[in-house]
Amino acid sequence: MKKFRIMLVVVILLFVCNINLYAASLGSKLLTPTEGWKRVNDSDSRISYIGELYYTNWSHGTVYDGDIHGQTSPDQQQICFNFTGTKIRTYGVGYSGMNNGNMIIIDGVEYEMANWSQLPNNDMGLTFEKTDLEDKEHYVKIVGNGSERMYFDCVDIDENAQLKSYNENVIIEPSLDIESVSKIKEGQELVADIVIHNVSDIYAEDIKIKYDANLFQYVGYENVEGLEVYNSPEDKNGELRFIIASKGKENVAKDNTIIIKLNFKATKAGEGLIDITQGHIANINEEFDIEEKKCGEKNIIIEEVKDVNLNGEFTLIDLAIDGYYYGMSAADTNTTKYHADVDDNGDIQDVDLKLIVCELLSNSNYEPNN
Ligand SMILES: [Ca+2]
Ligand SMILES: [Ca+2]
Ligand SMILES: [Ca+2]
Ligand SMILES: [Ca+2]
Repeated sequence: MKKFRIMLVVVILLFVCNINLYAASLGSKLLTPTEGWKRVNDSDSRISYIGELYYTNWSHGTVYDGDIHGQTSPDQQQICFNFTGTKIRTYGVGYSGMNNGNMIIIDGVEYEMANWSQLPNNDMGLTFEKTDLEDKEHYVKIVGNGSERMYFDCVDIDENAQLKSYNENVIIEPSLDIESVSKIKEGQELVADIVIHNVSDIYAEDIKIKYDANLFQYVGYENVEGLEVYNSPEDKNGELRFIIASKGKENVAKDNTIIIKLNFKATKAGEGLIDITQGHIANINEEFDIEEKKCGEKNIIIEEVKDVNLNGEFTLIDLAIDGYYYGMSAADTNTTKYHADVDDNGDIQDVDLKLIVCELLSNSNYEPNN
């Protein structure tokens, strides 16, 4: 009986995990948007339909809001709209035996959608998903691509994003962003790349950065090849300013150019912010500010490091234990007694020994420090 109950729990767990795992696979029948998404129905006036379409109150299976836009000769048809944010899901209705899919074109880039036999027959299902788009306004066209028909039920976008009427000439504003790891261990260093977007002809930048000085220590900056910092940046209690210029017209800053690399060390566990607070940029004709909301930020989680012999502090014995295990994999150490793999990457390497020494030097209880 007990065995049976355990098996039942395992089966239920597998079932629940399965649902989560495959929630967004093609063909998924998501009758409501999942967390972080919002839904717009096919009848929304911001979506335009080109070509001879018939509008259907669907009575065969379940669709969103009881309706779809359908077409049985979709080669002459287009479904068009714009949306903001980084992600999109579209839903259609399946029709078994049909193998051709439609095509979705986002910002001029073509992607294949699910073919109709991948979807639940006569029911709604996910026809396309993309979640790694740049955070800006995108223009979308759904076209036939030789498919026998096109059934469009609804579209999901980021819950904070907007669906808009179709417009290929989207005005894209310049922005600055920070790219770095999202998680780091106390004592480790990180590189934060400052990246400029949606520009084509910029030769100088004047930027201000603010970071959480309780959790990070500013180590310094690195120039990117072809660009140079020409001021002498001073760390004013967590605030930094960099004035950068390109070295020659071949080093123009354009979309996705890294303009500087900043090095920080995580000094304390917690959640810390590195924030671009001001951006002023120039081409050879004009200079202008980047809107504050377009000056990005990065939130970084700093995880506490456990000492090696688990007595709550780092001393020379912790270093000795890692010296003993050096070069081994964490699985081959005595993991019940020791946390030798300080950075939890699977091996005992220099990085672990460096972390121990860093922690040991800041331990006021460690006698040789006093
Ligand atoms: Ca619908
Ligand atoms: Ca900012
Ligand atoms: Ca210890
Ligand atoms: Ca390690």
